[in-house]
Parts: sequence; C-alpha cells; structure tokens
Amino acid sequence: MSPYHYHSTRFVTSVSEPKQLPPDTGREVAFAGRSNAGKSSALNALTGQRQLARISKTPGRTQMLNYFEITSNRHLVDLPGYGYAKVPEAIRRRWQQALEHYLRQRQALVGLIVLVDIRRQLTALDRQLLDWSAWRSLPVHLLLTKADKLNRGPATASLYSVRRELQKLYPLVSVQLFSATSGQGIVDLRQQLDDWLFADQASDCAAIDPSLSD
Ligand SMILES: Nc1nc2c(ncn2[C@@H]2O[C@H](COP(=O)(O)OP(=O)(O)O)[C@@H](O)[C@H]2O)c(=O)[nH]1
Ligand SMILES: [Mg+2]
Repeated sequence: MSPYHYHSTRFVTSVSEPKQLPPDTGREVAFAGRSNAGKSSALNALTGQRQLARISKTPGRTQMLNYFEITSNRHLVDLPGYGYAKVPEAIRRRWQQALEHYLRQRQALVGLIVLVDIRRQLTALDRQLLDWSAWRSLPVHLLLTKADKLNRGPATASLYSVRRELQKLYPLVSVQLFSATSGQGIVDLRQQLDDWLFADQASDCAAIDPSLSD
C-alpha cells in the first residue's frame, strides 16, 4: 500500500490562463485525455473522493486546469479534456496552445498521466501530448481506462498491442490497464505517482552517481 495520503487530496485552485498558474515550485503530475476518457473518475478513484473532480455528464466541460494538493508542494493537475466535437474551433485552438505551453514549460511537472478509453484508438492530440512530453524527456504513464468493459483476454491483448506500438517511438511511456469502476490498476497508478512525486532527491542522486551513496 502506498504510504502517501492521496485520500487527503484537496482542491486548491482553477486556472484558465497560463499567467494564473501557481508558482512553478515543488512537484506536480498532470492528468490528460480526451473528453469522456474517464479522467474525473480516475482522479476520484485514486483519491477515494467521489466528488473531487466533478464527473460531468456533459463531455468537454472542464475548460480549466484544476490544481489539487496531495500534501505540501505536491500537486495533481486535472488538464482540460480535449476532442469534444461541440467546442468551437477558436476555443479548441486556445486550449491546445495553453496545453502545449504548460507541458513544455512547467518545471514542477515531473510526469504526465494520459488516459485513453481501452475501446478507442489514440487520437491525434493524444499523440501530440506524447510528442511534447518526449521533446522535454517528460515521462508519461498511459492508462487504458474502462478496462472492465472488456473481458480479461481482449483487455490484455489491447495492453500489449498499445505497449508494442508506443515502445519504439516513446521509450519513456509506460502503459497499464485501469478501471475506476472495478478498482483495477489503482495500486499501480499510486505506485507510479509515488515514484514521480515522492522518490527522494538523495536516492535519485545515488542512482545517477554511485559514489554519492557512500
Ligand atoms: N464502465 C466504466 N465506465 C467508466 C469508467 N470510468 C468512467 N466511466 C464512465 O465514462 C463516462 C466519462 O467519465 P468521466 O470520468 O466524466 O470522464 P472525463 O470526461 O474524462 O472526466 C462517465 O459516464 C463515467 O461513468 C470505468 O472505469 N468503467
Ligand atoms: Mg472530467
């Protein structure tokens, strides 16, 4: 079990423009995915809070970055859902620019969780996120969501196929099955977040330079 208290996560602020972003300090992990991929459900399942990220019946409603604090200087960021057809082109373009700016510039950002419905293909914008992340060597962890919608065999086949497809182009991407409904994969997601957010600086240094571990 994760020793960190995701259950104490609380909402901090909503940001609609880059200039409103909190100070670029500490560490944060962002959650991204097309509308309806299951992002709010995943955040709620992770934190054990039913209403943390409001599960909207209207896809594409979340048009802001929402900041949640796990503990001092450790944040989760809910990025705007993308790909919702009814959003006007001009607004869509603005979101995309804000997302790109955030993903490429944000120093506190130590990892990106990308959510994709296991029954769907990766979209162009999903791949764009992978490209922006690769550009700055930001690790990405991909959740194949709603895994409960498939039987075990097809779900595993899908996992291997996505892994195989991404491995060549994106060596910093890992992939897992996830279901907010059944709870499948929540432990693995917490483990990934622990690694990114709470792995301590001293052991990071030791891993890079063995002489420092003496
Ligand atoms: N079966 C199943 N449905 C899910 C799961 N996660 C989300 N959903 C459903 O998918 C829809 C979109 O979920 P939501 O979390 O609002 O997606 P978001 O737009 O990415 O935040 C809702 O109807 C959820 O109930 C899951 O793990 N299993
Ligand atoms: Mg949502």
